[in-house]
Amino acid sequence: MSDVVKLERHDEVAIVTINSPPVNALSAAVRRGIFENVKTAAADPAVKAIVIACAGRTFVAGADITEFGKPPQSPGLSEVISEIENCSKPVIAAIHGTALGGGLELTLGCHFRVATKDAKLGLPEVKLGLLPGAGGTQRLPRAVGPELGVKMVVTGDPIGASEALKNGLIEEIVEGPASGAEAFARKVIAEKRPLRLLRNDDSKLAAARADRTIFTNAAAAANKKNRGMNAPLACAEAVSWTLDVPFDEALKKEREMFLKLVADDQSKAQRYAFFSEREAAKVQNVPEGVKPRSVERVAIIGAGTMGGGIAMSFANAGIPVTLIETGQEQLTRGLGIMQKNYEATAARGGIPADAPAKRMALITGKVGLENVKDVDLVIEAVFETMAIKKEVFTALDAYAKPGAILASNTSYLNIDEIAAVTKRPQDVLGMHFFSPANVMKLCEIVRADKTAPDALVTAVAVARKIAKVPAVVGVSDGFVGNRMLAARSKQSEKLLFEGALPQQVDAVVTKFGMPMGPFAMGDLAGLDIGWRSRKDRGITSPIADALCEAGRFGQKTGKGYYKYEAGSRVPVPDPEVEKLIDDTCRSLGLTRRAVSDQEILERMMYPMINEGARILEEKVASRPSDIDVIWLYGYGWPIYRGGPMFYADQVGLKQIVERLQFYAKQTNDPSLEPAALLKKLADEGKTFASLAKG
Ligand code: T1G
Repeated sequence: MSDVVKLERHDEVAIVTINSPPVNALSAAVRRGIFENVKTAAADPAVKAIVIACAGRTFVAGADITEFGKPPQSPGLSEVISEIENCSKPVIAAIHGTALGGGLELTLGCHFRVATKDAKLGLPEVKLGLLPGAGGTQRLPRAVGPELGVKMVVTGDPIGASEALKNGLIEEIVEGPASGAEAFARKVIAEKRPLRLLRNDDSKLAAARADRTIFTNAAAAANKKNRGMNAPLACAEAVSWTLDVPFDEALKKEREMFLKLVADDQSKAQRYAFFSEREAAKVQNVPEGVKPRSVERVAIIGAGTMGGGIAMSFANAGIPVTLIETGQEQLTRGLGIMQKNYEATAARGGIPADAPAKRMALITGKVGLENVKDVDLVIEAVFETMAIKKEVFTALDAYAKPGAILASNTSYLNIDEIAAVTKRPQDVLGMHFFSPANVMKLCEIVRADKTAPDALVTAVAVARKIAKVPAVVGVSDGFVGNRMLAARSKQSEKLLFEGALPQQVDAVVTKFGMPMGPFAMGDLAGLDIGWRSRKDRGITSPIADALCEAGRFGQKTGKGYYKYEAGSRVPVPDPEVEKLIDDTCRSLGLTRRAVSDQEILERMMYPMINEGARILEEKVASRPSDIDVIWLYGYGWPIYRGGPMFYADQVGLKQIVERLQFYAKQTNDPSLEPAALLKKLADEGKTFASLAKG
C-alpha cells in the first residue's frame, strides 16, 4: 500500500489522508495511493461515505510540476477523478490551505466539498502557460457558473472559502478540515443526500448559452493583459466548450490542448520561472543550517519615493514600520503622498476601502536618526550620493543596537565602501528595491565582502515576508539588473547614430514582449537624470545631451525622445527629434544607414546576455536562473520567455557568439566580443542551464 496516502475508518466514514510534503502535489505515488484507497473504501460494505483530506499545511497544491516532460505514469489524474466521480458512495473533499490546479480538480470529481474559512481554491495553470488538464475547464463552470468559471481559469486567481460557498463551489465552511468533513459526511448519510455530479449538472450554463459575450470578453481581456501568450486564450476557448460540446468529448479536447501547451516553449519558460523564483530564495555559499535573525521592528530612512514605497511594502504585508526623516516637513510630505497612493488604489478597487487607514496606521513617522535605536533592521533610502550614504551609515552605526542589520537601497553604489564607515560591516548589506517599490516585486539583496551569512539570509527572509522576490547579488556597478541594462542602453544609443530611430528600436523591444522600449523608458525616468550624471563624470552623449539642452527631459516636460499630448503618457514620434538626430549625426560626420529589426533585436538582447555571462564569471550572480529572476521581476521580461539566460539557451549560445563577434567587428566595439564563459559554453555545445547542474 502507498506510504503517502493512508486509509482509516471511523465507523461508516472512511478517511483517505494524503501526506506528501511540502504541498501534497499529485505525484504518481500520491495518485496511485488515492486511487487504491478510494477503491478499497468503496468496496467496503461497512463504509457509507468517504472523505479525502490532506495532512500538513495545505490540501493538494496541484499536479507535481516536476513530473512534466517525463513519461506519464498511471494512474493519470483524470482516471483518479473518474474513479471518485463514479463511486456509488458519497465522496467529500476536506479542503484547507490551498486547493490549486489538479488539487481543485480532484475535489471537483468529489460529490461534495467543504473547506476551512482561510482556504483558497483556484486553477492557476494559466500562470504556468497551461490550462487545467483534468476536467477543471468543464467542471468548475458547472459548479460556480460560467462567468466566475471563465474568470478563474483565464486569470488563474484563486477565490476564498466564503466566495466559494456563495457561488456553490463548496457546501460548507468547517473547522478542522477532516473532522468537519466527517461530520458533513454523517449528515449526507443521514439525509440520504443525492450525489452532486458536476459532469451532469448544466443548471448554471443556461445564462451563458443566452449570452456568449462572457467568453468573448474573457478572451479579449486575456489577450489585452497577456500580450503574446498562448495559454489565456486557450483557457477561454476551453471553458466555452461547456456550452455546446458534450462533456466527455470536451474532456478529450481539453487533454489534447493541455498536451499541446505543456510541450510549448512558453509553458517550459513559465515552469522554469516558477522554480527559479524559489531557487533564488535559497542562499548559496553560506554554512549549512544558518538561521535568519529575528526581525520584529523595522525602520526606513528617507520618506521620498523609494523610502515611501518600501514602507508601503511592509504595511501591505501587515508589518509595522517606522519611517524616519531629518525634518518634519519632508516626513509630512512623504506620508501625504503614501496616503494619496493608497486612496487612489482603493478608489479603483485595488484594495478594500478601509485598507488605506489600516495600512497608514502601521507606518509611524519620526524625525531624527536616533529613532533607530530599538529596531532590528534599518533600510536606508536617501539620496544616491556616496557622501550622504556614508554620513547616514556613520550615524546609524552609532544609534542602532548591536546585531541590527543596516541595509542600503542604493541602486549601484559600493556597499563595501558604505560598510567600511561602520564598526559592524558584518551587519551591512544592500536591499535594492525597484521603483515603484510598493509594486515591483524584485529585491536585489547585495552581499558585501564582510556581510555575515545570517544577515544575508535574514534579508532574504524579510524580502519574502513582504511578498518580494529576492535574488542575492554581489557588489558591482549596477549589481546585476542595471549592469545588464547599461549594456543594452549603450547599444540603443549607438543604433541612433547608425540609422535607427527611437520608435523603431522601441517597437522591436515591445514586440519581443518587454513592457516598454529603452527610449520610452528614458522619457519615463527623465532624461535629465542621466544628463546630470554624465556632466558629473565629464562624459557626453551627443543625442541625449542635445535633447536635454533643448529642455526635452521626457514625460515630465511633455517632450523627450517622443512628444506627449497634454496629460497623456503615450509616446508620439516627433519629427523634431528625427531632425535633431540627423543634425547631430551630420555634425559628427556620421552617415546613417537602414538598420533591420533583426539587428536591433540582437543588439538589444545579446549584449545583455554577454554581460550576464561576465556577471556569472565574476560570481556577482551565482546562478543563471537568478539573473532571469531579476529580469522577470525587476524589468518586466515576458514570463513566457523565461529570462535573458533562458532565452539565450533557446536561441543557442553558438549563434549568439557568432552574432556578437560580427557586431563587434561591424561597429568596432570590443565590448561586444563574447565573454570567456559564453564562448566556452558555446564551443562545448553547452547551455547556461548546464551550469546549474554543477
Ligand atoms: N509541484 C511540485 N512542487 C511544488 C508545487 C507543485 N505543484 N507547488 C509547490 N511546490 C514546491 C515548491 O517548488 C517548493 O519547493 C515547495 O513546494 C514550497 O512551495 C493537472 C497540470 C502552493 C501557494 O501552480 O502556488 O495542477 O523550494 O515555496 O510560498 O490541471 O507553492 O521547498 O524545494 O511556493 O507556501 C498547478 C503552485 C500545477 C500551484 C505554496 N498548481 N504552487 O506557496 O511555498 S499544474 C500550481 C504554489 C496542474 C492540472 C495541472 C505555491 C503554494 P522547495 P512554495 P508557498
